[in-house]
Amino acid sequence: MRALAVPLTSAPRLPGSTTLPKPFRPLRSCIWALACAIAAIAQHAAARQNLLQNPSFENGATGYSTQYSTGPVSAPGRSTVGTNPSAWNPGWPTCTDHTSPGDKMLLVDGIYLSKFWSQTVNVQPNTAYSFRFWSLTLDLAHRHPPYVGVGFRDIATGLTNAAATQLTSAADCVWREFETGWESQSTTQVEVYMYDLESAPDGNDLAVDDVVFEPCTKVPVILSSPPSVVRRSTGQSLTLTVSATAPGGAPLTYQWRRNANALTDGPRTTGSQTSSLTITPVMRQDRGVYDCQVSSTCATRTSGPSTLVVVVRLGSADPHAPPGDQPFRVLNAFARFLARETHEGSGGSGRDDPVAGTLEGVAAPDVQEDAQALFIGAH
Ligand SMILES: [Ca+2]
Repeated sequence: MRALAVPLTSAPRLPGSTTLPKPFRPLRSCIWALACAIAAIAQHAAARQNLLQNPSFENGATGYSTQYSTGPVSAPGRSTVGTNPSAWNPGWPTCTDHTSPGDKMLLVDGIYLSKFWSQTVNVQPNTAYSFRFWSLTLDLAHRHPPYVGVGFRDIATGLTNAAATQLTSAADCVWREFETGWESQSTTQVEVYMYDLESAPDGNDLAVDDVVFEPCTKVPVILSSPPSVVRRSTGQSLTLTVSATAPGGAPLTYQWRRNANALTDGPRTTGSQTSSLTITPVMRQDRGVYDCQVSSTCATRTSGPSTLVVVVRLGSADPHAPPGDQPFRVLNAFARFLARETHEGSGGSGRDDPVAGTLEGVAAPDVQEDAQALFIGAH
């Protein structure tokens, strides 16, 4: 497998896209004859569920729509179905069909953003789907490799989700498979399409074969989530663990989030992309709602939320508090006051006052929450 996937945030959006593109995942390459034969058998088995018409292009340029024109020879914005790329464009390599030499493939002389392939498909609501295809780069000079976008447009609402991947720059006749996932939610009819996101006119040419759109058979199952509420004092260690599986033992990836923002590893954070997240030492700013997104190549499921309550240790200053965090300094002063009450028995009334009331007027709501945790911890 080659690392061809592009970062999520670098993928361009289609006009009208309503969500960020999802990452595409390269699956495998087909180099040896035996591997190709096995892939062909697997492809045939998968085709039983494939919702697409003419997915292997053996029926010619039919069963799909295109915004490209056609012609006897290649030109930007044209596509055709053929058995040999070099027969349509002498500048392209002589490559054979993905599964059987002599069979047909879709040949695309790329043009920016136009859809070179689309089909409208009836789908079941609330279902995860897999979209995948095999592809070749055709530009021998590999100047600007094809940057393939995939869109899923809800026919009823027009809302679109998108995914994107950049193909290899090597025109080596090695077919590579790419897969992404899509969740239908309330959609019952969707237009699935592919387009070229590479704006440079030289090099953005490709072949496509054996396109599949079918229900995802590798939907992750969350077996256990962390506790819904976790309490830690500052300086302690936190470990949150999720347990998940997928049918057939399909590989899974993990992404922990805090308040819906993806976490990355750092000096205090490890395992942010594994099944077990560790933060040590815990600081006040770690408070929040944690969850873990568990993904296969075509579906993502999220663990139950886990709220971390950070208890500030009584009497201890937090060296990591932002310099301008005045309410927190008030809280620390209150902590010191409580410590004096506890250890010196000054008889003041503060110890028995409702904490929120004590800080009324000077503390933001989150600091009052800290104070509540402090009060509980002090008694
Ligand atoms: Ca074919």
